Amino acid sequence: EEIKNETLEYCIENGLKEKTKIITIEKLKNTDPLEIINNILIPTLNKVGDKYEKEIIFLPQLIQSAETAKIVFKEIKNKLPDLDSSNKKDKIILATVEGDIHDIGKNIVKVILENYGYEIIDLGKDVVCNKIIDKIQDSKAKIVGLSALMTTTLINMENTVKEIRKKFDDIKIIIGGAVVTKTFANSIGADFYAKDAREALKYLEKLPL
Ligand code: B1M
Repeated sequence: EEIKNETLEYCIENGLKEKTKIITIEKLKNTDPLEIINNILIPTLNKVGDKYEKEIIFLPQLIQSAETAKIVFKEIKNKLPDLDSSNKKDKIILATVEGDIHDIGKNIVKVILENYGYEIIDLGKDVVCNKIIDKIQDSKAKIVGLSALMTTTLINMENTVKEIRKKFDDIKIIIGGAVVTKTFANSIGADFYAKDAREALKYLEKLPL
């Protein structure tokens, strides 16, 4: 049986929302927000995902953990400094592809990029391809970021990239999410595979736009 020591990991895993909020606020006083995301939030969600896959826990617990993870994230967002809006960089459209409702990763990418001055147009999750096409048209954004977390939605990511390529010839497409790989990105003609938010940022900072 698991020893009940109430670390942030334990609280996220077990859906203890109030405690999660308190511990996160406390931790943020002396820990870098990105460190909390990379060293606690993501590994814990991976662990929970593994337990779900092995049927040690079930969907309601998975949902509770995800909702608790969002509380951590909300506190982190509150803590990040407001950016200087005079220094706006490029517009980036972000979306989780059709059929996929996982958006924690996309939201992390969003907050990090916003923090570095990018203007994010967040279309949300389960976003059909046409909505993305329309948004490219009316926003004149030159960068699109797509997220997919399931093997079953990779096909929608591929179709979205293909449709964008058919209609526009000057769009940079970044893709990411747990099931995405560099090989997959190359095979569908995306410009860049980002393992995490930091990699997406590194790529963007090098673009000559
Ligand atoms: Co679900 N889920 N889930 N889930 N879930 C997975 C993805 C799964 C791997 C779990 C498992 O079985 N091990 C599995 C998919 C299996 C597969 O296809 N291989 C799965 C499943 C099956 C499902 C359901 C079908 C379950 C069901 O209903 N029976 C269902 C899906 C419904 C649907 O989408 N149509 C479902 C539902 C859910 C919840 C709602 C409970 C919840 C999501 C809540 C939410 O997002 N609002 C949830 C969660 C939390 C997970 C796991 C546990 C964690 C995902 C996560 O948030 N990770 C996940 C298991 C896992 O991934 N280990 C799992 C943390 C997040 C920060 O990481 O999103 O990878 P990630 O983002 C990273 C990088 O990938 C990258 O940067 C981020 C920061 O480092 N990145 C980008 C991501 N997008 C990027 C875009 C970029 C650049 C980088 O540029 C644009």
